[in-house]
Amino acid sequence: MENTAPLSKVDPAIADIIQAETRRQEHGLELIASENFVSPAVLEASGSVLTNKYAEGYPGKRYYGGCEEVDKAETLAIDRAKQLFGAEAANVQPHSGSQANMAAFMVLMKPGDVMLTLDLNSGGHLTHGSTFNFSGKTYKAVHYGLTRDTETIDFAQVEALAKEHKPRLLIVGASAYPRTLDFPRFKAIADSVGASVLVDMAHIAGLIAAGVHPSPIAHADIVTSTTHKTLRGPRSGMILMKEQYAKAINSAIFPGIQGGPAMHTIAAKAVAYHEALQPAFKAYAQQVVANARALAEGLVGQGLRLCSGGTDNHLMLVDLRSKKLTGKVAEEVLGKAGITVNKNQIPFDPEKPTISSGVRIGTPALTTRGMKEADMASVARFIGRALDHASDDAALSKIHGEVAEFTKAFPLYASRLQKG
Ligand code: DSN
Repeated sequence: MENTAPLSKVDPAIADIIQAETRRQEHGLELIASENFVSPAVLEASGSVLTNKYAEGYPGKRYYGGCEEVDKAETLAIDRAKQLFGAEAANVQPHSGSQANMAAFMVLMKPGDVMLTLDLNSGGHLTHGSTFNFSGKTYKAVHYGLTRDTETIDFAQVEALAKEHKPRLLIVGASAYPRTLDFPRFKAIADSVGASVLVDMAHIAGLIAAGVHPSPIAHADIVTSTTHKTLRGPRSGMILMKEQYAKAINSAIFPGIQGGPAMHTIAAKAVAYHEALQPAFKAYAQQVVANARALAEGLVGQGLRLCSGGTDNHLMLVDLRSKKLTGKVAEEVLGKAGITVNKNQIPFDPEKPTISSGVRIGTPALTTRGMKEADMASVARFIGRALDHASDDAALSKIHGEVAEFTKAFPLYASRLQKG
């Protein structure tokens, strides 16, 4: 018998949490650089009955019957991903960026091989060889970093480490790097020592799709990504590659790492790729970058220093030492004002990661809400005021009220909110 009871009746506890989170997203300023707000269409596909379907294998070659409809969804997702990024082949099954990277490593390296990657403390990613992660436990990671004067990638060091360690793989990609990545330069260094190149474009995938950041496709053997950051899709991963790697990558993902693919998420990825192929997405990505520049200017006007002096992309790293605050405290203070950011180490940070001297701030989510440069000036003022009243809870609560009022001009999921 069909069960039509709504979530609020079946499980009021979870329904209430979803309502509260919807309110938090609706009435706050979301500045976490890796977050975004998906469209209702992506949400609908994500929450569809495709979640019920087992489809181990790939379109046309499944281990289960009844896959004719999900085959079409996955084929659309693959074709759109290839078209969006100009890639020869795509695998849209990784459940996350971590699993996409794991598959790429399995194809490009053997356990114990050397990978050369950006240090986590310099803006790199956990899965790029951190000792706490499978990547650092399975492979030997050597890290490059930033120059002290420019706080940008130290290519002389990349070159020297490549010559010294002869890595099997050079990884290009970051989770907290505000500048354009010079893919041809990395590729030339990799070629000089016979290394393969993996670009993890997770943070900047949407900018690349829109042509707002140079594309890594011609300069990488394999490109991995998440789909939920600037690309504005569901929480998931993907792999783009030259055709020569497709068979090995497909086997590495299934049966190598994963079992059944999440077909509802794959359908939602197809929707997100479709949205990113539209002209409006190019305008969106351009606005993300314009907003980041405007916010950066505004924050400098609030007496804050930006690492590397600014931003070329969707994010900036703010050095909080002029305000005598740590990243940990600033994250909490801004939270009280309805502004969500994450603490982040700055280059050569004297503080440990759990404290840190900075915050990472990004514009993808607020840009999705329709905010423009003038709104970023307001956001910078909210941030500056909050940081200047770090120990004044009444002032922070007042700012929180003003933030909530400010967000009303940029409705997000208002129709999903229950009255009251
Ligand atoms: N956790 C993501 C970020 O915030 O950048 C990277 O995986």
